[in-house]
Amino acid sequence: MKSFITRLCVLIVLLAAVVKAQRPPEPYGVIPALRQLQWQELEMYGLIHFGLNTFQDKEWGSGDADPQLFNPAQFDAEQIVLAAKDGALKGLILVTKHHDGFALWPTKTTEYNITKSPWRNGQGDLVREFQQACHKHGLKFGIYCSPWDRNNKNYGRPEYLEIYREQLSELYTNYGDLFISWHDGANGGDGYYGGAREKRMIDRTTYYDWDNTWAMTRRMQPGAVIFSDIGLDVRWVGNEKGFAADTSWATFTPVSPDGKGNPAPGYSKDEKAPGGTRNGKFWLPAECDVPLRPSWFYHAEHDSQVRTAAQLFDLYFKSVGRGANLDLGLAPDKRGLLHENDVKALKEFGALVHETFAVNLAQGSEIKASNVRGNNAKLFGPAQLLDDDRYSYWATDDYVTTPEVTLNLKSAKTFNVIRIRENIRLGQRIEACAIDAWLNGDWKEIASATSLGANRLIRLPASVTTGKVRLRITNSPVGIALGDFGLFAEPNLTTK
Ligand code: FUL
Repeated sequence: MKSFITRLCVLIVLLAAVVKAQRPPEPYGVIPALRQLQWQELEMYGLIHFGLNTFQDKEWGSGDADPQLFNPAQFDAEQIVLAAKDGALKGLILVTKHHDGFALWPTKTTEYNITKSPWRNGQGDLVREFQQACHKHGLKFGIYCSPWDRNNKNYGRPEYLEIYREQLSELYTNYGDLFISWHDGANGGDGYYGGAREKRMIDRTTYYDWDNTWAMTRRMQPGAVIFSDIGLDVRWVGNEKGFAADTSWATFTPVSPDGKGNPAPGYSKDEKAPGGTRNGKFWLPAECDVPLRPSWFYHAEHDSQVRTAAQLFDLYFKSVGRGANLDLGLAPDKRGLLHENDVKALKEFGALVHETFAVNLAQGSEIKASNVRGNNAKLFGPAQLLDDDRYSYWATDDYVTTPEVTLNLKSAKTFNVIRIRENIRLGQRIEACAIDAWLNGDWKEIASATSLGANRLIRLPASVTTGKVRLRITNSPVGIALGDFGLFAEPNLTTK
């Protein structure tokens, strides 16, 4: 009798294990919200700086420039949007109001706005024109509205906060679904401030009362991610050079003013931002912002200093290839157009991206895994790595944390880029992996990587030609959930 009960118990335990293994793995740590997943899939977008600064050759206007200066006679939002699209950008953020306080839409909150300019005889709405051009050409649209306002007489007082919120409210109400609400943290003190011309510093930890502003963002634009230097959905990478750390985690525990991780834009100069925090408190992937030219606004003297396609592609690998997104600054000129040199660089860069990733050379291979969760190949088999769905995935049993997968490419293939993606719906699980190629009758390690996450690109120092490739997960705290594996050939000229 006793042995019957023991056997029954063993059977039940085994059955429970089998049933459990048929279920998806438990998520690991914090996981992304839907809006963060959608943001992640964009990979790249642009950040447009255009306004009174453009006409004064300035980066930071002090808020006293005459709106009459703003008259971009040839302004064409479609020219700019189409150039961005050629550059493989999937969205545009417009700086609707920079620190000088000049609003590019007919706001009711301040006289210092576009209706006071000669452009379109004071009837124009630049935010609307950008939004419409973006949506017409399939790009997402987002806004940056500077909290620091060097024109507003109330800046620094509680009244200004109401004005700022009203500005956001207008932008959230009248320009469709936004993909991002971008909050800059700069405050340099000096300003015009309605004629006071003085220095006004604010306490960044309390003045803006971000919790309530962001509650409003959530209510009015639930699909928009909130960017600030340490939160809420996307973190600033900590530099304006366009790259994340080589090991960069999507999770982050920011050092924050209140010591609890509550963000206050402009406050944090967290040196950990480029790399994030392994097993961090929040899902907060990095955004790498960098201007296409040496600075954010247009200056004719920079016409010959536009980043080249090869330089941009290098940044692509160091941002998008490290699980971050690339936010590329675009600066229309006084005509209201993107300069020819910028258009050319974007076009060449976009072509490189498309050409490199057009064909996944791993597709069609015969693929074998050392372990498949619950032996359920249909749900969790390695073939999921090669479909076009980054969320269908190869999973292992919970206790299998260092599995491997072998791809027989069927014929010799030449590649120099490897792409690996986890199914981040289940968190960032894997610590490290290595890739081997079958060369001269033996496996040879050709690359290794850490922090895989949403998108890990490995650019090999030289092309590899082989008929067999092996991916080894070398370190993971839990069973894995890997979404994609790809091999690509980057055209030779760009590696120089
Ligand atoms: C900074 C600003 O001060 C710059 O002018 C620019 O807008 C950049 C994107 O963010 O903090």
